[in-house]
Amino acid sequence: MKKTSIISHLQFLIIACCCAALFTACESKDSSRGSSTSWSTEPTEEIVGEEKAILTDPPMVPPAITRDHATKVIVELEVIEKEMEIMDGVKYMFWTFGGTVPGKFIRVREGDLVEFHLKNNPGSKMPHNIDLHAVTGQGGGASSTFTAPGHETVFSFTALNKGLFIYHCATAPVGMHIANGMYGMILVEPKEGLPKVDKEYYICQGDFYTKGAYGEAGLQPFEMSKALTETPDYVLFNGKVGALTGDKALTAKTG
Ligand SMILES: [Cu+2]
Repeated sequence: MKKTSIISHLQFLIIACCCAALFTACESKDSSRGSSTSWSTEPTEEIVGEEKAILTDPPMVPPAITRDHATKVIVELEVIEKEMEIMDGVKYMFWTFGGTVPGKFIRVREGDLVEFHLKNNPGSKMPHNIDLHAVTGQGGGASSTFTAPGHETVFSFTALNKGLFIYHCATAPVGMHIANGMYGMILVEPKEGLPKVDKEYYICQGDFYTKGAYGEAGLQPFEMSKALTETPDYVLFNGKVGALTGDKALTAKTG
């Protein structure tokens, strides 16, 4: 059957998210959580065994979970500040979870006990943390994961709620860290699993605010005044102009 980028197959799932409103939304959400210290580490079912999470770069997602029981899942994610092209000929100093924008995709099962390791690369200039909206309590892990360059923090949580959740850096100024690329997704699969599909992809929209106008060549610094007025120069899927077009187009069988 001919391959096409047209998303027409019924058994075709796109895991998509929209970060456009995240810049302001996250700050208000964080404050609403307060400083709860109730941790959701009590297992809701028996934890059997242990495994290391497979993390993937966008637009790919880790394989579906076939386990019929909860386990201990070890997630190791490293913050890396790195210069990449935001458009051919235009560079930007991205702050990333795992070296990509959006950050690496995390997949666990409802009921899993997740041991989360956040590293901050020694080459980083800033401290960072992580707020996973799949976590119940303590800023989604933010207050336990404030990590200086060259260091590592660890915290654990039980994945109580199934669903597809955003994660992001929650270090002040939060909006700046998010605008520099610090967001990604974690999927908590329901215990009974998800319906079988042919393909799954990971797409995340992000807004970028640069000193120069859209397309201006060279290394473009972050421009706070544009971020504060929410007037982005770039509104992108997966962190670069053309990230999902041409030979990078997502493909599926027609149906
Ligand atoms: Cu950060």
